[in-house]
Amino acid sequence: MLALQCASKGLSQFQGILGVALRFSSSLADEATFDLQPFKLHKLESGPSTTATLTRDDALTYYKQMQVIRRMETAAGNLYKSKIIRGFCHLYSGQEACCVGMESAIERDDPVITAYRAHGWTYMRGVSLVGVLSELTGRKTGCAQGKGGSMHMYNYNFFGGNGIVGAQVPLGAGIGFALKYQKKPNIVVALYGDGAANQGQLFETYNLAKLWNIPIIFVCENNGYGMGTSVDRAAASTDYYTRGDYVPGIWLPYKSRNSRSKRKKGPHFSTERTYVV
Ligand SMILES: Cc1ncc(C[n+]2csc(CCOP(=O)(O)OP(=O)(O)O)c2C)c(N)n1
Ligand SMILES: [Mg+2]
Repeated sequence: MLALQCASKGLSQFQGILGVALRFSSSLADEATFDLQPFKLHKLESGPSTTATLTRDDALTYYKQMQVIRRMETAAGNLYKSKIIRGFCHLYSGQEACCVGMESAIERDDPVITAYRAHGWTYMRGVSLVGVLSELTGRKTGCAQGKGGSMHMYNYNFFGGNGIVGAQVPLGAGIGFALKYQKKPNIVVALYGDGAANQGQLFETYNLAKLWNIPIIFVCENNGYGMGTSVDRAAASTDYYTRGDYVPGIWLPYKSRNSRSKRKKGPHFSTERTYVV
């Protein structure tokens, strides 16, 4: 799938996991260059570069962030099974790369809004592990003072955490409209699942977003299932990146760093293939 040019002992263990071809040299490399699988495009003449270079420092940062989120989610799962977390608890295990990759591509002033699988995003948007886990256990030290729980965590430029499937997408367009109205240079990222993607309110939002040229990226995190129903049984088309019709789209097997170039060009689509554990 990929040709990775890097150099380090021990990397061979990742070969099977990543499905990449590795080339070794004797010393540690400061960066690695990847040949990426081509992106699928909808109404776009060109997509992101299919070559990406990753520095050693960035790679270690991303790896650490993903590990922290996975461990946080494992702890949350155990607390839930022990009945210390009550109510809802939707884990992000398996989807860590989505929030880590996207956060690295946007800026802190770019607002993000997501669905109920929000713990990883809350952490990436600056809430501490204590802030997330305290919120889950209903404590005042939680980021919503223990009143929100799993689905309702917030921080600066992070608008949750929303429990109504799909409802965050029109809200996201509203945030994007405010950015445009205030002449801010930022872009909003509105995330939703493959299950939410079939809702009518999303198509109404695409219409207004395109009509008013709202600076928004609609991101469908396609993990293959909505409450156990596979995408093939729920969607007439699983090419989610094309389903905005007149809204340009892109299918990403991995995250792309070029979202910045799209800032001034109105709404865009992105579909991420992922899997929740
Ligand atoms: C409006 C609404 N309808 C139904 C539900 C019940 N519900 C909770 S999760 C879910 C499935 C969502 O699937 P998807 O969007 O793929 O998200 P995932 O859980 O895979 O991240 C449903 C139908 C809800 N919360 N809100
Ligand atoms: Mg899903």
